[in-house]
Amino acid sequence: DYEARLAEFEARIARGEKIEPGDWMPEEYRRQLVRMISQHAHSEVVGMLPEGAWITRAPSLKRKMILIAKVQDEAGHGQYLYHAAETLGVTREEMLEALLSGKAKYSSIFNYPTLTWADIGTIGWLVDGAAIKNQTMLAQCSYGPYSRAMVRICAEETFHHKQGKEMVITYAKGTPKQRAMAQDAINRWWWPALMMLGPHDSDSPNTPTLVKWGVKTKTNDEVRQEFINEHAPEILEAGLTLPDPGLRYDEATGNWVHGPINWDEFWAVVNGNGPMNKERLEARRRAHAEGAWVREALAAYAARRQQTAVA
Ligand code: FAQ
Repeated sequence: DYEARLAEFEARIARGEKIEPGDWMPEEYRRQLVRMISQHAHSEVVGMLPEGAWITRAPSLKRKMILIAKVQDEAGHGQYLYHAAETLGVTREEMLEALLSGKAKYSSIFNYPTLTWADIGTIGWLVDGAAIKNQTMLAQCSYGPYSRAMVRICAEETFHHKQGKEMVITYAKGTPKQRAMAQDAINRWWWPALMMLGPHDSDSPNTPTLVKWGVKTKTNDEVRQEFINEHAPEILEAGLTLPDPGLRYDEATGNWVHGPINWDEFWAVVNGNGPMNKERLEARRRAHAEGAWVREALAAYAARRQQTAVA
């Protein structure tokens, strides 16, 4: 019966076993994973847009090649994650329909504009930096396909993080104009990077369930603290400042304490009213419409091959 199955499911998680696609799982576990993995996949795909906008304007061949590789990696991460979600019984068409109709969420961070080239380095350093902290945690998650996807994705994002950090530090030590450009980018991306790790634990309705079933092994605030503890001292060491007058190192706990986060801004962005929400969705809808002929051609090709196989 249900109670016995649930007890066995929870015992498996407690033993550190992975739950695999054909295994029994509570409906709520399945629903939570579909929600999270599909939102994550959408984030990777929409996340190509802010950086993709700068490929034609990269300042050198080396930086252009790095950026092309990074954006291509993000497309791959999206594919990986849609596949992981499909193992839970949801179809790619359903997920895409939810994204394109505006029903599905994707990360708040990709609704901010990339105004200068330094934003590209800053996304690598801060946004990939935050994503890695969150995803290293998710690599431990109880659902096998998601945890394995995270291992591969984190390896690639570590490269994204390094190139971003190298770029921003280079500009921070460059001409006054380069330093000002790097500082301006850090000023604009710091708070959105903190917000992207999710609301405070007290306002995070999904965390208790996800922690109970080993999907999340840390809370939003714990991951945010790890992110700040690594990045705040490194940014200061590069000779840049952070736009938080309340930021200070606390000797007693060994943590960097931050000032209040503007959660009104966060919820406005999550609810579709951020600076770039409309542009991002329009770009995805346009890409989907323009790709219709490819999907039709693939379907026709598959049907033809099936016919020849039968004949
Ligand atoms: N944006 O109860 P919680 C990347 C929603 S990948 C929008 O705390 P949860 C790679 C949340 O969905 C970045 N919505 O939720 C890259 C929920 O609403 P719902 C994406 C957000 O799930 C780098 C409600 O608020 N990563 O960056 C956000 O326990 C560079 C209540 O929140 C992932 O998706 C947000 N930031 O914790 C690509 C990782 N935060 O669904 C290109 C997987 C919360 O109940 C360039 N996801 N909400 O209607 C997770 O780890 C979790 O879902 C959290 C949120 C931690 C994001």
